[in-house]
Amino acid sequence: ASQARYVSTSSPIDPSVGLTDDQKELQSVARAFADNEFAPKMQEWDENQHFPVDVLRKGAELGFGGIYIREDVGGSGLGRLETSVIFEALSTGCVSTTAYISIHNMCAWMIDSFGSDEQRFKYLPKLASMENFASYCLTEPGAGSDAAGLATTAVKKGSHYVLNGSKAFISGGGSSDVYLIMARTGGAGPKGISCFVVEKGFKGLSFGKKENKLGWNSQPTRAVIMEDCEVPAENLLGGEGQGFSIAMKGLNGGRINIGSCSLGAAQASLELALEHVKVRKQFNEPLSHFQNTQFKLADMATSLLSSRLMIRQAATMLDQGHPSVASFCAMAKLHATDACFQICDDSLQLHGGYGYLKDYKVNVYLRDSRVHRILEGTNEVMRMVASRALLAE
Ligand code: FAD
Ligand code: 2MC
Repeated sequence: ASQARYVSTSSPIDPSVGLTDDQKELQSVARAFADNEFAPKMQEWDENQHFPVDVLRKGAELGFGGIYIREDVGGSGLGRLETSVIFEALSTGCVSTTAYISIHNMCAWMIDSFGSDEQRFKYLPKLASMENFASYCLTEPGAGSDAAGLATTAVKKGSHYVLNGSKAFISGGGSSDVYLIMARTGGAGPKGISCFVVEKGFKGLSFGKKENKLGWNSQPTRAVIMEDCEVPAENLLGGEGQGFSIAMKGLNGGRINIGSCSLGAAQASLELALEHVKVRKQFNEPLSHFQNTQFKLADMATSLLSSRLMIRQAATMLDQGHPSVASFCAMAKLHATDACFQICDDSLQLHGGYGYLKDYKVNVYLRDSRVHRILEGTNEVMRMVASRALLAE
């Protein structure tokens, strides 16, 4: 397996520990793809803000465009644990590109789970092949953490809904072909929200300028603007009023996916640190001979392992439909994205001044994984979700 080039199968940080042979095979395919297609380009894509459409489509040939949607529409029909293993492996090569793939997969899953067969067969085959790309549109300028306070309206007029409002920070915005837009068809609060499948060419849909970001540079982020945007009534996903629930169910899996991307960043950063401390000498000794280095590495490995265990348990709970799944996903995302960011930072510290240079890769993992503590629900919102469940009567 290709990951054996990085860590031996007897290493405690070998990510294949505990997996079945089939899962190890998927992991090995994803890691090889990351090594060959992502890793050599990661820094260039980051520097040039390049969205690697061709490489994404190559990945779709291996099934990465529809990992957990059904096979009748071109998906791979895999479970959430397998999905997590794949996203972790892909992220070792490029976190930002993998994170976009994860959002695309989340959108595909929402159509697969809540769409009619007509909607599924219309949209999913082209999403699975990544001939088309998808974006998830919940956040607004005035509604971030308080997502149920969104103000975009959708008013039914004959055979169409007319949407007005704007969405902020949309990953893939402007480049994607299909937008899942949460908009208000009813009264205030979560029950008044519906979800629409909106195509790029629909009248009244436009995009803001490409945002300049600290990381996640291999995917564009733009505002999505609806001005009397006409959406055929048959593009309502699920029923009126179900949009918030659909959006949140998508995000449960999304939070595991983003946590998995952090695992990949941390795994790669730890591997880079291990290489560096064995080679770099100060005071006539490799850095690895200092107890501070040894203890730091042990702490990094321990929190990588705790993060991986939590993410994989949440993935299993999601597959099993556990009633506390939202909390499992929230706690796993909270722990993994914080701990893995710290691992990237510790790796950077062990690299000394070299860690701060863009020639070295660790800065990219650090910048790309920083935003995982903010998006798909901030880690403060993850604490809200977890604590509400704990205190519920
Ligand atoms: P705010 O909600 O204003 O929060 C600001 C701070 O206040 C945070 O620290 C927050 O935790 C804290 N806070 C807020 N409320 C509370 C509270 N009740 N108690 C304690 N603390 C609180 N959104 C999409 O819909 N689709 C996308 O594709 C997408 N992609 C993104 C890509 C990038 C690069 C970024 C940066 C964001 C993206 N987002 C996307 C938006 C993202 O989900 C939001 O930024 C996030 O949910 C936080 O919302 P906000 O930025 O409005 O922050
Ligand atoms: N899974 C399933 N259902 C959920 C859920 C979840 N994770 N979270 C909330 N719900 C349900 C909840 O059970 C309730 O349903 P019901 O009334 O039937 O019981 C309904 O949704 C409303 O929930 P609350 O009463 O908790 O609503 P409130 O407004 O108080 O809080 C909160 C909701 C804060 C949890 C939600 O707004 C939230 O998750 N905010 C963060 C927003 C977010 O994650 N944005 C990410 C955008 S995407 C992104 O960043 C990308 C990069 C793609």
